[in-house]
Amino acid sequence: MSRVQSPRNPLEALVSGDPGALARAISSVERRTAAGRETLRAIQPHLGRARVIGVTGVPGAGKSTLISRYVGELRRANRRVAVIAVDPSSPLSGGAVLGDRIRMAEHATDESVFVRSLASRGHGGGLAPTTTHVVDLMDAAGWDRIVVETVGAGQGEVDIADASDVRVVVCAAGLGDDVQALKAGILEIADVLVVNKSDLPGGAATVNQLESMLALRAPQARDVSICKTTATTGEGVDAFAETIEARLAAEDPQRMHSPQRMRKLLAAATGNLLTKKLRELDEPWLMSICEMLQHGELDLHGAAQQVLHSGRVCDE
Ligand SMILES: Nc1nc2c(ncn2[C@@H]2O[C@H](COP(=O)(O)OP(=O)(O)OP(=O)(O)O)[C@@H](O)[C@H]2O)c(=O)[nH]1
Ligand SMILES: [Mg+2]
Repeated sequence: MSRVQSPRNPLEALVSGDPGALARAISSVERRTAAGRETLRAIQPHLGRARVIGVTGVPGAGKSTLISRYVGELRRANRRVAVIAVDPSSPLSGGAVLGDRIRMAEHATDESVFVRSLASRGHGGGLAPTTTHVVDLMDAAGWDRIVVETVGAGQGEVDIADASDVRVVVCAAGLGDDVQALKAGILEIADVLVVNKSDLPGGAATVNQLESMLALRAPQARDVSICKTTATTGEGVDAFAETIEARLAAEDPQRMHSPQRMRKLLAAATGNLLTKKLRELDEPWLMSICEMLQHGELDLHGAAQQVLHSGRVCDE
């Protein structure tokens, strides 16, 4: 996408793909300003092109290193790539934002790569509260692959499952007993399991362990792909990228996007408790509100009000 010389207004600059306009829009959304909220309303008709790849896994598994390599693969395929690192610091890797910047440094001069760190502090989940909004801004600005890195921890895993088109769980070779820990929840959300650091001893054994664990699941369980990578050298990352593209291609975009929009609406309207209740409501009615949202006839707040005051939520 070419850069616009003199955009007339910030929204125009944003949807024309100007990285500076995107950075400013993200900041105003993070600060929860009225302008930020207005931007989120105005971009609704521009949403739906981007695909979101959620990458989670224990601290130090090599998520950022893998993502940096993966970004290289996506760039070779001419994709515009945005990366969101949520709270990218961990006691194990001493990670921190600086470390992630260094790992992404090879893309620093590439205008088609946009990297942003978000803090999740003060919030129970692994995802920062504004993450889905930031994803929307990147989508509207024409970044067509958005990679979200989180440290898999409790509630955050559920968040990322909701916000992503493909869910990747990274673990390190030679997990040993940690494989058992993976059982608790993470396999339920993974589309792609990555055994990284396969240059270290135990790579093949870890893959075997994961494969037999997957084989024990019920026949109707989610189909999970396993990839083996060495992120530091890039080995296996091309196959990993292909696996994700195949997953994305297998999804029906229409089927994907409406439920995603609905989930956002539900979350904004009600918080976790009421969200559970709303899921039992009739879908056509919710979909009609989602459509108004999509066409910019309602903003998220207005749509949430409509849901809450419909009499359908508190009628039991
Ligand atoms: N031997 C080996 N080391 C790796 C590999 N991938 C990553 N590392 C190293 O593992 C450490 C952690 O890598 P990161 O990419 O920061 O891991 P992360 O999962 O993003 O860590 P947090 O964001 O802090 O949770 C770094 O020192 C990397 O160089 C690999 O394939 N093999
Ligand atoms: Mg990281």
